[in-house]
Amino acid sequence: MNVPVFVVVGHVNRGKSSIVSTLAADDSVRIDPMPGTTRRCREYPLVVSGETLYVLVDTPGFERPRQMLAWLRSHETTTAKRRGVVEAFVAEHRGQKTFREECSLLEPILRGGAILYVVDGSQPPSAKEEAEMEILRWTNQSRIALINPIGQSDYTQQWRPLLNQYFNLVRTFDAQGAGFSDRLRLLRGLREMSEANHEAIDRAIEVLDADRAARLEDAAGAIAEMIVAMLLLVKQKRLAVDADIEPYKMPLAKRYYDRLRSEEAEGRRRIQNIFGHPHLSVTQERLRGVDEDLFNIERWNHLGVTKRQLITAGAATGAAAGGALDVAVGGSSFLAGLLVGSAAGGILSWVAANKLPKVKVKGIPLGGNLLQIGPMSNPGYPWVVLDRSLLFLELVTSRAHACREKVELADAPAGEKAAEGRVAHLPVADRKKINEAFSVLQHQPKTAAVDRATIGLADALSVLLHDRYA
Ligand SMILES: Nc1nc2c(ncn2[C@@H]2O[C@H](COP(=O)(O)OP(=O)(O)OP(=O)(O)O)[C@@H](O)[C@H]2O)c(=O)[nH]1
Ligand SMILES: [Mg+2]
Repeated sequence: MNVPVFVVVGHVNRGKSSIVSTLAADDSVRIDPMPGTTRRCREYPLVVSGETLYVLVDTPGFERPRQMLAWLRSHETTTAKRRGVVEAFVAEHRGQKTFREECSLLEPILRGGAILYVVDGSQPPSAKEEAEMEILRWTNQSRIALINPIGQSDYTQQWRPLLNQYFNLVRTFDAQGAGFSDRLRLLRGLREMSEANHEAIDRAIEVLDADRAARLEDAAGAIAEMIVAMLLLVKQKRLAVDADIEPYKMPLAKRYYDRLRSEEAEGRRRIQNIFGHPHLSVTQERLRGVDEDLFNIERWNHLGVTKRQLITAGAATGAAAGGALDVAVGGSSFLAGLLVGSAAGGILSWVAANKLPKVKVKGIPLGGNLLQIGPMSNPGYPWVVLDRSLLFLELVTSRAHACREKVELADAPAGEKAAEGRVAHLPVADRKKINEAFSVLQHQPKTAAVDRATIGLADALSVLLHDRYA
């Protein structure tokens, strides 16, 4: 099977390299606001599990399309021989400075690459671009036009009829906003455009789908392992019987909460690597630490719920007190599920559930004291971590490789509408399975039960991620 080659061409600074970066899932492609960034052709293969699915060729932009077209016209004999004239042009000007960019971008096309012509939908068509399109038509290669909206203005309506005259297919494709499904949709379009590539593109779509599913499964495993490590974490310090305990408490608590944060950071690095975004820079408000209110909802709105809802949920659980676990977990608010495992329903249980671990002191039988903090007893904590993980994963999985800006996963500032949480919208059955695993991990932290709960959690997350993001 031939590997399809797509040559990305267009005017300077129209987002050609951005499209290459997104379609090849490669953030090493140079993208820059300065025109003329790409000086020579470069191939970017998309390789999945050792198999090259297709190759993108990044090219410099046209520099002198009108002069080139004038040359072509002055050498034209018959319409059928137009491609030969383009070949003659490249043969004559290769290595010369004047038409360096034109020769460079036409060579991979004349070798058989399909054309992806990129225009900026936020700028009106120009005479130069009409000349470019005419040149591309002369090559007689299969070709598709991509309208990439760079700025705010929208000239799509002017572009479409014009592009339709020159290209087999016209699509809008936002190089920086395109997610996985947009990439697949474009691939299907490319399949229609070029019969020679049907089989290879079908194969590429199949491999990409399977690869996506495998990555989501890996991510589910990474999130499960991270949450388990956080829930089971314990920090201890042994002190001689006459040692003053107080100066050791805060440093131990700090080590504990720092470690929780670094577990989360490590989990995120794993997710970034799984989805091929190692350089993505995301900031988010840090997880709460000792003596901080985990659910200070005025600031901590990632769960997408208000304090009023929390209290109502607590009261609802109180009303159902004595009822089965299912009643609480199956309730319309996930927070009912949050409260499962705490002593009683009602506001009091909610307040009790609010507490984060503090350092406790135990006597050691042979003398001395043991300071200990952890494991994480707060039933809401794993939900908070899961919610943050889902938001993070969503960001990473939907990120186009052309988008290099830093992102902030911000909490809603006080008084503003709550940022949408994710766990609040999970199907009840999923929430229940996850809750069961959390509950085992927090109440029966014995090896066999932990192993089973970790697997159960990874499985539940895997189904959930597949349903939402595959
Ligand atoms: N907002 C937005 N900006 C974009 C998009 N695509 C490209 N850009 C920006 O446009 C500028 C040029 O993008 P490149 O991908 O380098 O364009 P190019 O056509 O390869 O440019 P040359 O190599 O110089 O011809 C960069 O600053 C990009 O960040 C897009 O879809 N949305
Ligand atoms: Mg470029």
